[in-house]
Amino acid sequence: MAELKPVYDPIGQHHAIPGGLKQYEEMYKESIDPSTRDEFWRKQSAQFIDWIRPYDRVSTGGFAVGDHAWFVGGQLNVSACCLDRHLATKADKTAILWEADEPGQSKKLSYLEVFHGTCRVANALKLHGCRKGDFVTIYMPMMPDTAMAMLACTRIGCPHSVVFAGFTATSLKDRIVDSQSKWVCTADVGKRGSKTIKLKEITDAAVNDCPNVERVFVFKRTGEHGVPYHARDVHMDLVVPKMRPYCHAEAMGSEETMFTLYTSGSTGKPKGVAHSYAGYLLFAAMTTKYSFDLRDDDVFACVADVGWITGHSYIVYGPLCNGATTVMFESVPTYPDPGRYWQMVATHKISVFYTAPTAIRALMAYGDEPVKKHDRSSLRILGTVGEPINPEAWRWYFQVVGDSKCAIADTYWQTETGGHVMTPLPGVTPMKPGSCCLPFFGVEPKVLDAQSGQEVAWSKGQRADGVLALAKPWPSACRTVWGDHERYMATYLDCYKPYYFTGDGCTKDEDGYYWITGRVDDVLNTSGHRIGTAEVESALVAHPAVAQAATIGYPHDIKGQGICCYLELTKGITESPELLKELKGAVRSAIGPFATPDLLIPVAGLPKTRSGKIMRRILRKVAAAEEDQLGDVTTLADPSVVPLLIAKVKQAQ
Ligand code: 6R9
Repeated sequence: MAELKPVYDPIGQHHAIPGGLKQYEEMYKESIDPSTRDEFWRKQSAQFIDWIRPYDRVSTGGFAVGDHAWFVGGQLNVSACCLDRHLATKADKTAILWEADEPGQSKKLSYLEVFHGTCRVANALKLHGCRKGDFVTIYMPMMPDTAMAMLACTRIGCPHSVVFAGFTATSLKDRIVDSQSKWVCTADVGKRGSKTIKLKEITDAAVNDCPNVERVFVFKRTGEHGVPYHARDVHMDLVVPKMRPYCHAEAMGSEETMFTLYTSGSTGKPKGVAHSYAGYLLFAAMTTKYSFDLRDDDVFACVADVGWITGHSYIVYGPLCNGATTVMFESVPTYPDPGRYWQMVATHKISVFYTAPTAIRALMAYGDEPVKKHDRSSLRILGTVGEPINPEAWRWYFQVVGDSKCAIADTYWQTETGGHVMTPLPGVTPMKPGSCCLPFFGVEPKVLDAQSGQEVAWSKGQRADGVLALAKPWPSACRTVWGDHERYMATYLDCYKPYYFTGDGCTKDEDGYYWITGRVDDVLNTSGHRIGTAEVESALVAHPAVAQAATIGYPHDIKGQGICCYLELTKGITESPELLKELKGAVRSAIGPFATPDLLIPVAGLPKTRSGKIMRRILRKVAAAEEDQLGDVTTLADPSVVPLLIAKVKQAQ
């Protein structure tokens, strides 16, 4: 573990929490104490939400059966909270600052322009028959229209399901079918690092297998890709300008579904994690404000993709609900060169910059020069998210990127949590490199013993190791798995009753700081992407050459975790470089390029227990070159597979 001595924050006072750690502790207590919590959340919601109808109860229900609900009886409209309410004072302020793939092609849209654009898109959706309550799948690149499509959905009360534009046609189809979307938004193409991704073509391939889809709304990114249009397609570049720039904002119940986002778990197909309007919006907005000490003149750049939860909460809803200027970055950190982020920081005077450890590690490999040649004096806060950040990368981010003058916000959270559940607060929480520090308001972490489920005893000066659970619902705790509440209960709430189980390992250190040690389930985290081992394995065994596959994560310098697949080939098939290439391709085309295995290792036999269960623990240790720590192998049906395995892995690495 890294150093335990806190690094004190160099940026000075937090605007909203000027009383520092003492004030945080008071506010935190207020947010969870049963006698004060309702009042705490009442005050917070009044700051961020314009209620159309006031709520009757702050919160009801709980994790016992997953009926937790917030601001019950209230009505609001998310797009109105993000746009309309700023028009009186901020109509001309830049809402979305778009940094296109090619440097120098940025575009600014004011709050009034985003409001008008959102209303027009909403009216176009309605014109073609889309109605309140209908699901809309959004498969779009990083362009302002994508944010406006999301906001348009919330305006007319349609839950959206954004599918990351790196997914394949099959993955897109599965998600359209699962959410029963009749409406799909896409673009002609996407641009990333000078490459063109033919989104309309991929969407067509997906939608051809989805008879329920009535319309595909096609936004124009470049217009250069002349794909054939079908009767079901709507040319948004022709229709949108004809629409009225005002659209009624539907009054939506606090607890109605605002969106689903598909995420990988340890088993089965990705789940549609469902969030509801009021709780989600409040928490996204509050965390944006407090975790980044957001100020009115900030230029806020979260360089994630809107296809992931980070983009939902910290590109679109959190910043816009706060009336901030949010940057949408279309490109990749190394295009046209590894100074791209910092050149963008200099050009737009970005003050809050939020990225993932994998990007930091990849850029570190190019040295300090690409950073130092750009002016970064506008930076105040540097955020990270997606996986544990190793202290070395933390220090480089802090010292080189931030010139030791910026606060680092290591924000720990998940698709399911909607917003940050643990994070230091800039100017408030002394930072420790590699620790996500302390819980956010309303969040009660518990370190549990994985076997017994009992809380691990902790007191100051002691350490507690275990798995991380969260005791009570916070406003944006996900509400269900779309269409499968049983699966929701089984995945999150039945494991360590009556708590929510995160799936992560955790240490609480001597000072009460939390350190996330990574997933304890069969979920991989590679370059910040969550991938279920079962998804990779099912893509592999779908190939006739593969009899069985076992996938595990292993330590990888840049990606955090690399994907390693052990394969038992079908009898009569011999391994060859061509076959392995083909199998990699099979995973790429089943899930997406980001899921491409790093290592494919054909083995004579997988280590199995007598009951036939694959012992992944052994596979993990071997891939991590920790074969001296294999532990007990006597329960294996055939222990002789182990030395063969070790020899094979050494050869592959
Ligand atoms: C927001 C997001 C969630 C998983 C989570 C954990 C890992 C995210 C982290 C972190 C350590 C951090 N994770 N942030 N681990 N420190 N600051 O990434 O959502 O894609 O659902 O992934 O990512 O393992 O359980 P999601």
